[in-house]
Amino acid sequence: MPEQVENSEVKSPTYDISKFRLKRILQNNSVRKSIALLGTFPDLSETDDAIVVFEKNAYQESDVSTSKELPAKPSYFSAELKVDTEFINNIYGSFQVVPSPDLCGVKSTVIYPATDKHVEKYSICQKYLIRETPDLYESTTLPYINLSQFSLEWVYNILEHKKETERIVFEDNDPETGFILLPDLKWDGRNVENLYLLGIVHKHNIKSLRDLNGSHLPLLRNMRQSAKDAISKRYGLNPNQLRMYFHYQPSFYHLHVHINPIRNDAPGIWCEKSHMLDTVISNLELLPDFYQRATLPFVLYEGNKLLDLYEEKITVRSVAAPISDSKELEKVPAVESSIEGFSDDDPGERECKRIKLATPEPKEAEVPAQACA
Ligand code: M7G
Repeated sequence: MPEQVENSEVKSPTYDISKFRLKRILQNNSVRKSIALLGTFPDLSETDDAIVVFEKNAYQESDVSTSKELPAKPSYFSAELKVDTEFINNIYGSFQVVPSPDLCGVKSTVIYPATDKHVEKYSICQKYLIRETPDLYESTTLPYINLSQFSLEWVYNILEHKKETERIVFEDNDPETGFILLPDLKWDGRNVENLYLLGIVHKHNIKSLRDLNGSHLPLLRNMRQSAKDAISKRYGLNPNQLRMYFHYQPSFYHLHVHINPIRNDAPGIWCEKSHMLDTVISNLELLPDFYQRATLPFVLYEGNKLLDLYEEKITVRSVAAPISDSKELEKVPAVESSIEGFSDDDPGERECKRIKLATPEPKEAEVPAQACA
């Protein structure tokens, strides 16, 4: 087990990110400019897995300032800029530039020790859409959530003011309608352009959207208004430029709302996962038990045990052969056919397509490539 240190009231493992040893790359997203890595911290344990996620920071407008501000702020346009010319052809020039180290920060997230569920969450996988009826929720999803879910320790640490206290942007401590607003783990906290906040409700036992009913309207309306006011006051953002939404299914089953600016395509805003707070409020105003009666679609990843449980009840990975009145096809028995690339018979092969580590173990003396904006 990792070394533990006393840090206020909660113990957290200590690790040195530079001592991370890579086992394999879980995901390399060239659009988000992020990479998720699986490995270990051999200094602490040879067996406990660690996940390290690097994501290049978005540009801050001050990074490209050319005014001579005092005190001087780091800018791309300074004598420190190293310029490597690729070519200049007529009016077009192509370069690789390396700015000052102050501008080379990479947002890094570490999960240690990481469980199999974390590895699954950060891996590239086949995905399937499940149409979850209320019956399927009760019979399949709910028992699974009750048995297997990520620990909510970090959420309770925030609500009980044991961790991230200094990061709180706003708090309403009413036990029924109150919540804490603070930066999401995904936000570097530097650039308002990609602001990402979480509103975590004080009230326990609201696992997700599914549990919401008309009695929660005062809580939801309060979150909508108070969060907008607080964000406008702290960050100067127009409340009408904010996206507020729930995830379904969430990773953490204690109700929380995600908030980010609509002009930024934050991770996880896809329509198959997000439910706008405004729409949720409106649905509950129209029908207080909307979320107990609705069929809610959600995405399951290959490797998630819930997918196997669903496969026992409904057809997910394979699809029925198309119905045709052609004589030729009538001779063929009605079988379940696999869509190429989306189904494997061998459960072993159903494993996520993970990118295998292609690089040899780095030698001690090797300096890692400089990661820059
Ligand atoms: P979700 O919808 O349950 O899961 O959101 P997903 O979006 O990860 O699929 C949980 C949110 O909580 C995510 O946006 C996480 O980045 C964020 N989060 C997770 N952890 C462990 C922490 C944490 O320790 N502190 C803070 N501030 N945010 C976290």
